[in-house]
Amino acid sequence: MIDVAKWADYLFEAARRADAVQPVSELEKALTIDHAYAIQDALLERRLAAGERIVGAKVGLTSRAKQQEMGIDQPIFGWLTDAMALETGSSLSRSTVIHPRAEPEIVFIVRRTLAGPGVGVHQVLEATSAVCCGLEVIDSRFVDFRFSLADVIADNTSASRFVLGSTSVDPAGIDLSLLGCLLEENGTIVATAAGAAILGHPASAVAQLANFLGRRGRSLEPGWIVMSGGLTAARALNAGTHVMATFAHLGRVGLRTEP
Ligand code: OOG
Ligand code: MG
Repeated sequence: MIDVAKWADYLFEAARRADAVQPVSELEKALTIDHAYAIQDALLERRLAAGERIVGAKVGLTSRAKQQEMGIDQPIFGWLTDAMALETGSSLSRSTVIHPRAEPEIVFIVRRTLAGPGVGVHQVLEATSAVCCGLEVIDSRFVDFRFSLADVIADNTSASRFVLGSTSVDPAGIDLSLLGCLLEENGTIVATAAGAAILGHPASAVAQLANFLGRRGRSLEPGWIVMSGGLTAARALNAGTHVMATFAHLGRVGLRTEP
């Protein structure tokens, strides 16, 4: 067995210092996916011990755009805490992060406890109170955003910050697979997508997460948010960048970085 606590400390400190580190897999050749999720859970324990609270979970690498960007072709699961939440309209201070990128996402708000096995799109929609739009700020703790599947899982799937749009909508009346999304950077449209970019339907990502949690004796809990994954490739948040995502039905959500 590998030293899970050691690698959790390694990644916790890298995030705290906002200083990139070498991928765990290059230093720990025996690293498996199971080890990686154990490190991720130990990392969560450190955040909880520091007073943070779980507010939800995320699925990553659910669109072809994201899978091609990172060179990994399967979804990954991670945790979201209150310390990651940014207020709408706030700006991100780049001194607290390493090399942040923003990506537009469809966000589910959980109405009732949900866990696999056997969860599909229908059960997810049934267990969802509302959907809204969001921007996730990812900030890999690894040098140059270079990592293996196990590395990015250990690093809590690069989760760093998130901001949610202020409009939330009952998904019952909407076909989320057709939900259009425009991504703008400093006023120029840089990408477009529809909800179907996420595994054919964004609720499939939430279903995969619920089934994953069920296998581990956990569940999605009422009031949690679930980020279903970037619809487009992420945009680097350099100094003075303004990223804005506009969605059909869900309004818009923006984020600035300090100049
Ligand atoms: C991994 C996290 C991916 C998403 O929405 O696809 C992710 C990364 O790209 O660093 O959050
Ligand atoms: Mg994401």
